[in-house]
Amino acid sequence: MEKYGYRFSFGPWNIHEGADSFGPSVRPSRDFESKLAVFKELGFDAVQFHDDDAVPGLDDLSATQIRERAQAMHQRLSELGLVVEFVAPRLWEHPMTIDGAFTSNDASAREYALERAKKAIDISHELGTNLLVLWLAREGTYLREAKDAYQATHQLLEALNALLEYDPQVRIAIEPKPNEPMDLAYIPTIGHGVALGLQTIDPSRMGVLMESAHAILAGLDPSDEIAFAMSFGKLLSVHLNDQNGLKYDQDRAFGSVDLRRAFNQVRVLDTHLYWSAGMVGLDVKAIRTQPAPIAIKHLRNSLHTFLRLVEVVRSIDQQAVKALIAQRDYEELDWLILDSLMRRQGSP
Ligand code: 3MF
Ligand code: MG
Repeated sequence: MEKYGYRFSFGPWNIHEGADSFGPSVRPSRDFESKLAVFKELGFDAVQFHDDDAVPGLDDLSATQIRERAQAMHQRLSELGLVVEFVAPRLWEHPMTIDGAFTSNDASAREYALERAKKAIDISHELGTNLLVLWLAREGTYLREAKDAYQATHQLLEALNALLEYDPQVRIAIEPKPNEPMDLAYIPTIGHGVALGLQTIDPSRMGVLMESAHAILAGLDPSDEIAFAMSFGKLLSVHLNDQNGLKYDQDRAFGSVDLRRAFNQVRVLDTHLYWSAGMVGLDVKAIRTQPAPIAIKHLRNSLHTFLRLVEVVRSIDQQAVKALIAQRDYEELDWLILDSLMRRQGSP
């Protein structure tokens, strides 16, 4: 499989049991070792981790125990030729974060969140990466009057500064999402994420992770969100997937809802040489109907769709595009793109 210089990653949660808000699991859990086999089988290069995927039960472990378990994980990955792209503290499941993590109204909960994020940084060291991803899942409100958004913005900034100070090497990518689980999140878009990073004590170590479905839920175009971040050198990672309109977060396979929207994400990434610095991360879920043995095809499809779209992007006659833009013949340009998307490309 020609990968055109791209490296691919996903998190173990992309292979999941199919539970949703209205029904229980429909597939048995796979143990971590068998998930690792899927990375190899499908041609992925790197693993994205929640802190407790790497070190289960870390809240009850000592710093030494955490370090040793992370080292063992790193060793296992090295044996398989896999690297780690990032670690993300899971700040949304613990009882201490019910009312928010860094923006909780309870000072002891804010303290817990900061300590937990520091542990995630310690784990990232052992796993050989300096990238920390912060999906600020519960930083927002169900009830607007319950929190002060002005103060919350400063609380987020203080937390980021504390983490940048804790480790002079760490780079932090904020993963914005406008809603779910909260009604209204404080950092809903890439613009908010970039702006917050610029206010910290070290903007050079701050950036964002753009997730397609999150941008769509915010009513924005993922390719423009990518371009905005890339134009300032702020795109540290991506979660490519797809989303059918403004409803619950779907994490559909990349390009499975809107192929042209996927094409445009690949177009921006490829044109601006994303492959030379970043990894193509996927955040996709198999639909609930899929039985366990085949509930990995969403990953295969997403990776192959990405590579096929790289071929489409690179096959487009840029001189013809320029000429059509100069003539302002945008309908012809529209056809050129549609025609390119409908042509049969060689399969990777
Ligand atoms: C939620 C998400 C998360 C984050 C992950 C890493 C389950 O909508 O997208 O995936 O990407 O926790 O930050
Ligand atoms: Mg995500």
